[in-house]
Amino acid sequence: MKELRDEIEAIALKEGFDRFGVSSAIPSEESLTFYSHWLQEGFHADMEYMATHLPLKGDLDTLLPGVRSVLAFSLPYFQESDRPETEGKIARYALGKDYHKVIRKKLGKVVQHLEGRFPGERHRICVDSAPTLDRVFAHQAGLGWFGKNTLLINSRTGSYFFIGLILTTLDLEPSEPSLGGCGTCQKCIEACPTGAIVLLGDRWAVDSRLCLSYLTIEHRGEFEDSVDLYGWLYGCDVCQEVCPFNQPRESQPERRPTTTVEEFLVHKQFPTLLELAQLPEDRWDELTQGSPIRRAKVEGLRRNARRVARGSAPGS
Ligand code: B12
Ligand code: SF4
Ligand code: SF4
Repeated sequence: MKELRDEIEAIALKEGFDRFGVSSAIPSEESLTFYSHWLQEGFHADMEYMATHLPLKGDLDTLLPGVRSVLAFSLPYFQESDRPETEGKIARYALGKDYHKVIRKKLGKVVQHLEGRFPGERHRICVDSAPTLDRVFAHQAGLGWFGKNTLLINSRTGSYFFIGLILTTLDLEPSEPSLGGCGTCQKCIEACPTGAIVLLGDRWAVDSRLCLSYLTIEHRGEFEDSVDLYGWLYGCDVCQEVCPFNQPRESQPERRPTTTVEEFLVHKQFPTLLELAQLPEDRWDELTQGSPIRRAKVEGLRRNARRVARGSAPGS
């Protein structure tokens, strides 16, 4: 087992991941109960697939029959943005190439290795879009703990990382789950511009209906007149920016490491807000090829640009 772990780790580190761990294929009961509570409150807004996925979330067998273990990997994506804030802020995860494709390709190398070593076993890569509880498995695999902003935080490196999973029929010894917590800090709750981080029972949760990340990426159609995007054109990083675990200091220089993944570092310059507000479809198509920003569709991007340009004055 130690040998296999070392082999996987060597491939993962070479591909830019900074950690990997192993979880059993069963998510904790608490996480499933919390998830259905979150749905009951309507916190998923119009993301109907979140409700449809409920029965699948607890049963990975529907995704890979015979699944025994989950390998979880974290890929850092932090980088400074050189876009002037007055032209609309873009969340850091969306500056480079689409992480779904990037991670899938990288984890493909691990799967290739496993296939060579264990003929007859099966593996499936899941990146964000599959009906898996990515953070729950990553927590169980020891990659980080749940912050009040709901992000998975690693005490050493912070929260600016993606999670990629490989489901496998291999029965591997699980890692120790991560320990850690926010203590008395409430910085993200106080800083969230829309008050989207709220208590649900005894845990903090994000009400997507209020979250700027949801509104700018997932919401379809026009905004209510009262919606203020607080300068965010696509996604939102406020609850990560203020988090102490993302602030490097002399004693903790490894916090918030800048990504070394080339595909994230090479990115297109997005035009000004005024141009984006009336972006022709062919220009949008060319601009968003291979970018996660494509998800908002051309209407969504134009809408966001119009709303950021309007500022916080309803009706103007
Ligand atoms: C839906 C979704 C969103 C929604 C809802 C966000 C949310 N907080 O739920 C919206 C569109 C708002 C969103 C925004 C963002 N997202 Co998002 N999103 C997802 C997605 C697809 C599902 C998340 C989910 O299941 N939410 C449901 C709620 C109930 O989950 P939760 O609040 O985390 O609660 C869990 C824990 O509390 C735990 N739990 C409950 N009880 C107990 C008890 C114990 C003892 C323990 C240990 C645990 C536990 O279980 C719960 C259920 O999973 C995942 C990918 C995936 N397939 O998992 C990515 C994912 C969470 N997003 C991600 C990212 C990067 C973002 C953004 C940073 C993007 C941006 N810059 O704009 C923001 C962050 C906003 C925020 N503060 O969450 C990453 C997060 C990586 C990380 N380090 O945590 C993920 C994991 C994608 C990935 N594979 O990398 N996202
Ligand atoms: S992403 Fe922005 S709007 Fe959403 S919870 Fe975090 S700070 Fe609030
Ligand atoms: S800002 Fe503070 S409360 Fe919020 S996630 Fe970070 S440590 Fe936890």
